[in-house]
Amino acid sequence: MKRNFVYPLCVIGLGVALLSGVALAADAPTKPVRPADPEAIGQEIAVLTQAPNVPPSIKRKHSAKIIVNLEVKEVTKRLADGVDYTFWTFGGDVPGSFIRIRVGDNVEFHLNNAPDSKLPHNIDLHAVTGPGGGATSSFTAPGHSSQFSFKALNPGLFVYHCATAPMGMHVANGMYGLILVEPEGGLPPVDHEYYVMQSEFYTAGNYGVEGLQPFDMNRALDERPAYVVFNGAVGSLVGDKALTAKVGETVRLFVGNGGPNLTSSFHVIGEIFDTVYQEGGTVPTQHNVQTTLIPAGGSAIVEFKVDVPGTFILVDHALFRAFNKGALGMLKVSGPPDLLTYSGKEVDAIYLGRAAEGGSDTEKKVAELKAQMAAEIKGNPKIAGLTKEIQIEKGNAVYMQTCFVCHQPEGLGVPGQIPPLAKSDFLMANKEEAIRAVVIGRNGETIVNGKTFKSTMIPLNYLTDDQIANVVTYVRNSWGNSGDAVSVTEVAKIRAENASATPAPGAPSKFE
Ligand code: HEC
Ligand SMILES: [Cu+2]
Repeated sequence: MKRNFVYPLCVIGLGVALLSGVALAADAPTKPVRPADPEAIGQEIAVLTQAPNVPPSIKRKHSAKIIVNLEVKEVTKRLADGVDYTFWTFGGDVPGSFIRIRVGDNVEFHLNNAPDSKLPHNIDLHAVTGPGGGATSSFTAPGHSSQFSFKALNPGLFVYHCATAPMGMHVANGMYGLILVEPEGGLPPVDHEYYVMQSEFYTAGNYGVEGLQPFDMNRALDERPAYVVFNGAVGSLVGDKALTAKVGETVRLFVGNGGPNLTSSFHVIGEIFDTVYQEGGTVPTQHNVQTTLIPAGGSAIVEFKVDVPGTFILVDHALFRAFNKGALGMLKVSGPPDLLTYSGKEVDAIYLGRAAEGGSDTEKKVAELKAQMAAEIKGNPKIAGLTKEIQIEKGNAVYMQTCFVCHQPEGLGVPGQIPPLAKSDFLMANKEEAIRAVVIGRNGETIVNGKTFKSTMIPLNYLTDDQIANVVTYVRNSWGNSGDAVSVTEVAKIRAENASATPAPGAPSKFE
């Protein structure tokens, strides 16, 4: 696709010229007449979605006339906590609305520039074969609407962006998005499709400096962004905005890079891309890929099956961008663990390192003595008993803050609703189940002392391993109950087995 880019050097001047041209042309019969497309059957209005959502796949077996209505809006909103930015957008959000069509479709494109915009804008769709990818026909002043049409000759995942001068600045302010031109027969079915687009922001203030931040041209020229983000803001795919899937499902990410300057080293921590359609083309170019390069103004399609539960972190593997500039998202996978594929932490043993090899006699001696002391304490029922007493005391405090509202201060529960803990055969028979109740919650059916309870206990996994060990020790040693103590290690093991109840290893917990 060869293009002749003709960009207005004087935006306002040309805008006025174009506008008056349009006004004159309104009654002149010189408008080019476009022949009807003999292939296109029927007419549809394109469904546009905001990231991370993707419009439904196309079931049509033929091409059609598709009407796209895209509105340019200049909006001020959050770039990071406490940081605002005036974004120039396609559709009100960054990245711009996802457009999904089929190869051969005949697209009637309407670019509408909101009346309260301050600037004219246009659109260059990389899916268009024609000068400027549509830019030369879509220069649109505030409060105006441009129309042009194109036939989608090539399938693939394409970037679109504003191409109004100064072009770098329009793109740096958020003017890009993705258009998917599905091949004949479509893409293979998957369980989830998501839209993720990376880009940079060149704010005057450094990362995290609060307030409304203006664009900084010098930073942009030096390619030194303060922010590198997915989907237009720090944290837009984090916490309750994370992408989701269940164990065993397949996920397809349509990943774009708006740039304007940096190339993305796109990676999902703890996943391997089963298939990559490199550079957004239609041929699966690789299988079993760890990190795929996405050029500025380019894209990639990645597909993978999720096999184990947990939080998987999406990053630009140029890591300071991920952990210091915002290029970090999350995919939360729920479901049962697959311990063969991933065990969780199995052993946390004392490692003496150099000391063990006699590198330092003193170090070695001290380590040995400490180990002896620990063994002594464990083996001495009196000291072990004392530590249990301490646990029970501490556990009482946790119980009176967390559990007593339901299980009642004397552990008697509520008949028919909340099972008793006092003299509960269930609790005493199975220490692990008791820990599990606190870490992952309980629902379904619980039989305590021959009575069936069918209610729900919510997970209380915000409690620390220490607190859980202490409170379960407390309930197993109160109101006539008597059992052995619960250790922090036992709690940690159950938490690890239920990885979805807890951040993935290495996940920065401040994002939870
Ligand atoms: C919001 C109410 C609620 C809170 C708070 C709560 N539980 Fe429960 N708990 C329940 C319900 C309801 C069940 C029964 C669930 C079912 O029917 O499957 C239950 C079941 C249990 C069981 C297994 C049944 C039994 O009686 O032996 C244990 C053990 C338990 N909870 C311990 C705790 C501990 C320890 C805490 C505090 C850390 C706690 N619960 C906090 C409501 C609660
Ligand atoms: Cu623009």
